[in-house]
Amino acid sequence: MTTVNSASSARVLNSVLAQRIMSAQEAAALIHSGDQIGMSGFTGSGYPKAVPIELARRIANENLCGQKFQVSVFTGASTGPELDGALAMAGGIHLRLPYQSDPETRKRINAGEMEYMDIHLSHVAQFVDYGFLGKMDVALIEATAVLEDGRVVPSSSIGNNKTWIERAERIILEVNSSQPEALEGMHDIYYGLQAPPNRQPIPLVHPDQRIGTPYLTVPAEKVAAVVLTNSCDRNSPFKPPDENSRRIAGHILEFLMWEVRKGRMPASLLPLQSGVGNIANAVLVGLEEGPFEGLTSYTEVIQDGMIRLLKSGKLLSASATAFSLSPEGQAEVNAEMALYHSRIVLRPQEISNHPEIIRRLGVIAMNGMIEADIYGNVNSTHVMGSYIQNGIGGSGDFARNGYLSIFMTPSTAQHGNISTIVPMVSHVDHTEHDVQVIVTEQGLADLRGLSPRQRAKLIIENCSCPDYKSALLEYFTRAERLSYGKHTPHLLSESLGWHNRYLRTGQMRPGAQGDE
Ligand code: 0RQ
Repeated sequence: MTTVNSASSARVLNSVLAQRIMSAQEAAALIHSGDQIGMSGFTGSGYPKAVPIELARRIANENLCGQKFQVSVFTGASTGPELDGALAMAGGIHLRLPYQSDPETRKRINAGEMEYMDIHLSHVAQFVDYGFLGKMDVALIEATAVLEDGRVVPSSSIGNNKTWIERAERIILEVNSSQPEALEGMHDIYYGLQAPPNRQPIPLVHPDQRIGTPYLTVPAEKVAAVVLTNSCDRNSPFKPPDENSRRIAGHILEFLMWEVRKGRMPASLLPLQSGVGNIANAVLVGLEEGPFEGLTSYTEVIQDGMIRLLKSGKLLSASATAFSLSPEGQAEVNAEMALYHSRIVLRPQEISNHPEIIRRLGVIAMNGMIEADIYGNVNSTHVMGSYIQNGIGGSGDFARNGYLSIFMTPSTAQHGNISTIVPMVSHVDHTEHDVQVIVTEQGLADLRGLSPRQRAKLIIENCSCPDYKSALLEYFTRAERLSYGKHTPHLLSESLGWHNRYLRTGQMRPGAQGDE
């Protein structure tokens, strides 16, 4: 719910911008059909919550009158129902990038009604800076407050806000009084990135280092509207880890202890990146109970598990571009802001996900996947090769450049009807060259130093579900005998046919019907 109240207006201290305060409806009227809009928002935090709803209403009305009003929506990553959900429902999005996880948006994309460009999160800002994605018309940014001198205190995510503000012709700010004022000082906005050939090294050598300023610089002359809001982020409830997630986490923790014993990692490990979701959270819960001390994190998203690790003292600091907390996690951070303030840094995603820094710090990347093949190629995005679930997000930024790249999933999906270990992935996001470890609840396959055939044997043996092991082994043995080349043995008609079996028998997601 959006209310204009005195608590919100007290947060706009700059006299010029205070004069641009208007309703969400008036601000939405400043957006034109065909506009490319850079919006704030990352994993359901820090996204604008009032203007997108009003824009969706306007679009629905105009389209009822026979107009075709659509905009292109660029964000940091996923947002919430008031943004993606409302605009998708109104049929108002022409092109969406770079990541989404909204059910209505997913439905429209998979029905072929909406264009979607799934790109590495670290690429977005530089693609816009280089002019690869055309002109930015509007920046629509949620903020915590506007200071007297016009600088802006960012909200619970940073994402690509710096770039949207710099590149857009006009800026609309949503100042949200539900965001804690104590967020001020937690952010670190780096303004030193130049385009090639003038790019210099980024001076960040420790995960918790600050190299910029806590505030966004916003040119007042470009600000067309300031809207006051008071609505919460999409705080999804935290689910305690299930049995599979606990077993996957157990395998990973055992592996990390082995790496320490072998002298390949310090006892405090290396900075951790963890994706979002149940398994990632289970790994963090496992770390809380495990033997490691003095941990650090260089990641995208701070979720409940990270907060608990910080609170326990095992994690010294966390660097990310966004929070993604449950209501309880949010309450904990708000209540103990003093504890977390100096130990959390929120950065633009071009820095949180920057390949140069991830490689320098030696990040341990842990991400979920849809399926892996017996050679170690990974599909993170497409069910049955054609139905997009979410997007690649930051997984490629971290997997390609991390010290170690771990991909994890239960060994089956869809109530055990589908094996997540397959002969050949139906879509490739991470190639065999970027994947060092595959983990399921069955076990872990350490692929380092192995040839494709050695990898296949290990993945089938350690990671596949017993119900599918013999079929996979049988495929591999015949492929070794009959395939055209013996380096990466495949029987193409069969490897591609593997997924068709599920499609034929109806063991698949509803949205993918009629695919064959
Ligand atoms: O279907 O929704 O109908 O139940 O896919 O799968 O099991 O809920 O898995 O929430 O852990 O997400 C890869 C999508 C896993 C996620 C992915 C079906 C399954 C279910 C969702 P239902 P689960 P999770 C940091 C890094 C890419 C982005 C990334 C992801 C639905 O981890 O989006 O890593 N990763 N970002 O049943 C058929 C299979 C299937 C399958 C799963 N093999 N065949 N259906 N499903 N595997 C974060 C950011 O970058 C912001």
